[in-house]
Amino acid sequence: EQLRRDLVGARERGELALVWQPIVSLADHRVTGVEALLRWQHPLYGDVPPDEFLPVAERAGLVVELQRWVLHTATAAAVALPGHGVELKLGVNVSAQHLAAGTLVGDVTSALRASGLSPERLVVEITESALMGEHVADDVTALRLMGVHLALDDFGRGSSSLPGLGRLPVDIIKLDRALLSRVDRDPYTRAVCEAVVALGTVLHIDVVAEGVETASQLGVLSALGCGFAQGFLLSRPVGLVGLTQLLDAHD
Ligand code: G
Ligand code: G
Ligand code: MN
Ligand code: NA
Repeated sequence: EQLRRDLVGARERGELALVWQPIVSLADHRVTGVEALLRWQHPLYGDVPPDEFLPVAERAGLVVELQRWVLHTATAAAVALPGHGVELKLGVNVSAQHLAAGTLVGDVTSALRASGLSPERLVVEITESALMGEHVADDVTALRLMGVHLALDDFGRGSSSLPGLGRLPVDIIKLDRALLSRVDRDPYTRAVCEAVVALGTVLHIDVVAEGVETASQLGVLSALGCGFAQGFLLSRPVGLVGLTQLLDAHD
């Protein structure tokens, strides 16, 4: 309840921030994208993780307002990145509630227009359960027609269906970090990841492994032909200064 009240003015008080986690191409180890992750710097409690305050925001009906802030702030930052940063894809997470509110297409359009970011550089990350919501198909189709990319987030966390992948309107799959934590130890998990990569090849869907923490996991992914990886091994989420340094080091 206290959190809910504090969250109401958090944006105006400048307590919201984005951190950025690079996504790396395994073929050439270049940074090809970044995922924007929302942070709330609470004046008393410090850094409140999104897993804690997004549910509060949902119950308080604040999600759409937060998402608009994320979309505008992230797209504006992405166009201002120096060096090869101007080519990076920008991943933004959207929640089921934002989809259900029916304003996602309008909010994305307005963020793209305000920032000047080209739609092809934006990746909207959606979980499978959010994609299954009512009326979502039209909005998702509209985004795809604009040229925006769609990523299926957290694939393999719930009851994801392999044969169902071909029917989903996505062009990127993000393998959940729970799979990654076992990929180098458990033959079944490795086979699942291998199958997703194979399906991705046939369906022209890029596969991004999330939560890569060890060189051993990265080695297995490379062997499986997975295209992209993200995780603490490659980089923790960093601020804009850190991201700029990281891109400079890669250029
Ligand atoms: O950044 P972190 O790993 O703590 O994120 C925890 C969860 O919060 C993840 O599931 C992530 O997708 C989600 N998340 C992070 N930023 C945003 C955001 O801007 N919007 C939404 N809807 N979810 C986010
Ligand atoms: O659900 P989503 O994929 O958007 O969640 C991204 C979240 O995963 C972020 O909160 C980020 O901080 C976290 N994360 C990113 N890389 C790693 C990692 O290597 N290990 C773990 N445990 N979490 C990670
Ligand atoms: Mn995500
Ligand atoms: Na994820």
